[in-house]
Amino acid sequence: MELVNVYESDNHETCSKYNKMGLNRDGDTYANKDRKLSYTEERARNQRGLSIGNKCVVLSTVCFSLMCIFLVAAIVVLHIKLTAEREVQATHMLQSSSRDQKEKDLLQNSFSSLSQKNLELETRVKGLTAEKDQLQSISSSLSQKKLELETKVKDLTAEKSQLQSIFSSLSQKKLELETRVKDLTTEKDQLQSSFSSLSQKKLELETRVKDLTAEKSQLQSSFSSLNQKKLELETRVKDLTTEKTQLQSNFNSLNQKKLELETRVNDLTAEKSQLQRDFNSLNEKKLELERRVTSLSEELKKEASKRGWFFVSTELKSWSDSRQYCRDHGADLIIIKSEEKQRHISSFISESVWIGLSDRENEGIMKWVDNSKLDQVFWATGQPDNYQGGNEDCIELMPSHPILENWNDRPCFEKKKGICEK
Ligand SMILES: [Ca+2]
Ligand SMILES: [Ca+2]
Repeated sequence: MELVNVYESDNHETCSKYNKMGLNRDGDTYANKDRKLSYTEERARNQRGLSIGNKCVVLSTVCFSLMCIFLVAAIVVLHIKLTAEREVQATHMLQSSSRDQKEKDLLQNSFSSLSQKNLELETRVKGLTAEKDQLQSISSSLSQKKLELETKVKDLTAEKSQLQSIFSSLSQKKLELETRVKDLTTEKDQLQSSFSSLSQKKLELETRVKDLTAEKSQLQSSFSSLNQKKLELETRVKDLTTEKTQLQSNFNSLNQKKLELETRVNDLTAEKSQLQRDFNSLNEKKLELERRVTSLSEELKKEASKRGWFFVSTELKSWSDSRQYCRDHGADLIIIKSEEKQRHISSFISESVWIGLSDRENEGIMKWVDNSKLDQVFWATGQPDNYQGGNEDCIELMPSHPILENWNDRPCFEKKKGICEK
């Protein structure tokens, strides 16, 4: 019993040691390897560790089997020894049967128990043998799998190398693409700035187009109006051409008439010379008559001075204010009741003046300022006409008219000089 336990414990310890050694070796292997190994390599190494573990299991099974054989041999030896002892004891028992009968029974029991254990161990050995065969088949399958995995590891290693090269090429391409992206970003910025400047130019051009469109519309309207004017002018030119033709014919006829008139002018010039000579002689007579008139006027003035004193106011006033002016100077507006006085006054008056005659009190009934009636009149032609809406009530003397026909009725508010008589 103790030996069996010892072998079993030794066997387990040995297996666990081998397993630990395999795991530790795996661990050391993992520790010593570069951490950058791929997952596939790690997996292959794990598989290698497992195959070593399987070898250890097989080895431990063989050892266990050998121990079982040693155990069986020991049991046989023990059995022989016990048999011998029993024979000795039987001898002794024969010698002292009563005393050894108990020991015989005890040994018999031990033998029975050992036989029982022997049977159990044999059964155990058979089970372990079957288990060993099973483990051997498992080991074979595992070896097969190991070969397959090694092949796969090789394939994966080759694939890894290929992937590594692809990764390198992709990294290179990535760098190239990054450079390309930078270039494209720079190009994009340049295009963005170009786009902004082009947009600005587009807006300016649109504004310019609007201005030009407005200008074009204005020019079109101007062109239309000018075209209209041109048509009008063309019509006018046609009319003027027609008129010119008409005038040309008129000019020709007038030129003819001019020649005739020149002939007539020559005749008239001769006649005019004759008339000029007659005029000169008449002018001589006129001057002589004027001298005569002047001498007579002087005589009349002297005569008038003998009869009264006249003077003309210095300011332009209404009829009433002119009369007041005369009164302020001790006189009144003049009263004319004779042809001689009319002639005398008209001879030294150079502009229209108020005289002392009006119909202010009763329309149509003329009275002098001394309330005397009007007997002798020197009205201008068509006067008095009470013109201006029937408001002409005061009388003026107009030296520009004939001497004996120079009275006129005018509105009294008109401002004129007045001729006063003292
Ligand atoms: Ca009147
Ligand atoms: Ca009048």
